[in-house]
Amino acid sequence: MKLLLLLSVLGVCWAQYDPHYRNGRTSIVHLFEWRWDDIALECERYLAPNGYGGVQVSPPNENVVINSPSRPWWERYQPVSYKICTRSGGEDEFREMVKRCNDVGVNIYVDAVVNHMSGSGVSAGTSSTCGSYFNPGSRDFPAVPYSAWDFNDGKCTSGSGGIESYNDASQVRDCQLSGLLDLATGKDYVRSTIAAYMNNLISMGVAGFRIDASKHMWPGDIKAFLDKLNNLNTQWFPEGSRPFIYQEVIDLGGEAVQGSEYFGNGRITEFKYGAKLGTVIRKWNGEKMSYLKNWGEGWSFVPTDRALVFVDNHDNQRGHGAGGASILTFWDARLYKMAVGFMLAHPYGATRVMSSFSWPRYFQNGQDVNDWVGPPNDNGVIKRVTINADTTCGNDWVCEHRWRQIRNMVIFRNVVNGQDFTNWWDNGSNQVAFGRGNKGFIVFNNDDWELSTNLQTGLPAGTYCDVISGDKSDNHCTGIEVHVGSDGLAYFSISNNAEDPFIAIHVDAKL
Ligand code: AAO
Repeated sequence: MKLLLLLSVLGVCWAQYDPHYRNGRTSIVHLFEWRWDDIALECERYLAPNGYGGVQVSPPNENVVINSPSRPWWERYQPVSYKICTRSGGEDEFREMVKRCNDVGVNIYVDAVVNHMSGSGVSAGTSSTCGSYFNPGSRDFPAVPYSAWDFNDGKCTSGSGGIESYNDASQVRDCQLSGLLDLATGKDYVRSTIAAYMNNLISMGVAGFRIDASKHMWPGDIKAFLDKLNNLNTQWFPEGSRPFIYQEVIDLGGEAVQGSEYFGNGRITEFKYGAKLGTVIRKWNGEKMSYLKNWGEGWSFVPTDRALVFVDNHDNQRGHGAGGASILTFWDARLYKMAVGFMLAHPYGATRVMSSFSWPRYFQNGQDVNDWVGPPNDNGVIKRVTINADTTCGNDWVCEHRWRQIRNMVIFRNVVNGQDFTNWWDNGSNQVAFGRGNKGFIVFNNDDWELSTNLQTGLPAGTYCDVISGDKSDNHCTGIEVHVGSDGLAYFSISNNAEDPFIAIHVDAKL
């Protein structure tokens, strides 16, 4: 009774750290640039049946239409108004998506771009996704409305008006991030306008927000507009639920702004996670998987209940943002699956899976000259996500979240939820294994030789299906079988040439 009371009190005050997952689910998938009607279908036909907890959607508010280059993905990070009106769909489609996803227990999290409006150099006019007029030169966004008073031009102290040094916290917050008009989030009018936009989305049923470019706002300013937010819609969420908040703060160390400054508002994106995991799995800089024994806070990451983690995101999978060359993506599929598998098996952080579109990647002098290329489209209209007979996606949608290895590890994470990190084993090199209490166990071989050993799994005796090489289907395994003895020991053999050199078993895939 006392424990319950304590938990409910903590639940109420910590609610912005809680993704509010339903049905024991534990992961978010970022359906980058998907149309709202396709997301609604995906919630019903795939995400709910396979245990995904929520979707991060691309920014839903009206943005600049950029024609040179032709409709880059990043035009959506240049707001024109807070009308729900983008290439992904209009307000009706958005509402319908939120309802249909909520009805099958899948949450929607919105990417909220509220630090800035369009680029300062964009021409005045109506080249916007809903046709609203705007004039960046005179700071006029009548469809919101915002005018010159609502921007930080007077507050920025750099000579150019842009961020010149990341060692100066005031510049980072008060000056323009790559020429984007910086909103005066210190002003109550701006705070109230942002909150009204977010409250509109909350009323439709969204469960939370990624706050874009949070590093470029003062933590107190973010708190001020978050404090104006309503509780989640009680049609789908318990009374008193606060919106889940994760702030995009890139803190790899060595800059003036630190992620910890934002803990009061919600979680933060832990960018060290993907940068380090990529380095380890690639075996760069002498890193080995055996060093992952104390992964998490032991690697000087933020506390687990403040972290939103991911192997790659929409920026660093194409060289934007931060993390550098070590970041693993679908382009390095074999290593990528291991990294995502490790992330989903490990208890640290709230996990987000990336789901991408493919683009004609082309490197010149180490830079991808096509890093701007937008989603698959016909004359600018985003193409539908078609589904192939083998359940993969067509039309250049990569759908990593449908790869068997990744989908099954999302299920693994649900099955082992709440279990301790147990039975760590390593060979001092790149063969490692660990369990999650008596619910699941995973073994990796990232060495250049075979793994062949008996390991303590902590699992009940029986025959388990490896969920990486196959599935459990009609009480047999379509892939590798693992036999756990009454002492919890099992024999594992993983060739270094295996298509996927790792094995994962859990109690829901036991024969
Ligand atoms: C576009 C054009 C620009 C043009 C602008 C305005 O590309 O040329 O000036 O329009 O007309 C996205 C695109 C941008 C695009 C923008 C608007 O990525 O290319 O600009 O839409 O259309 C910083 C921010 C971080 C931001 C990231 C991209 O801190 O918030 O840059 N991410 C979000 C979104 C992103 C979006 C925006 C914000 C804007 O996810 O998609 O931009 O809404 C350092 C800093 C980081 C900083 C990076 C990059 O990182 O620490 O805070 O991220 O620099 O500037 C090592 C260091 C690492 C360092 C990194 C790079 O890894 O350890 O700390 O090197 O130097």
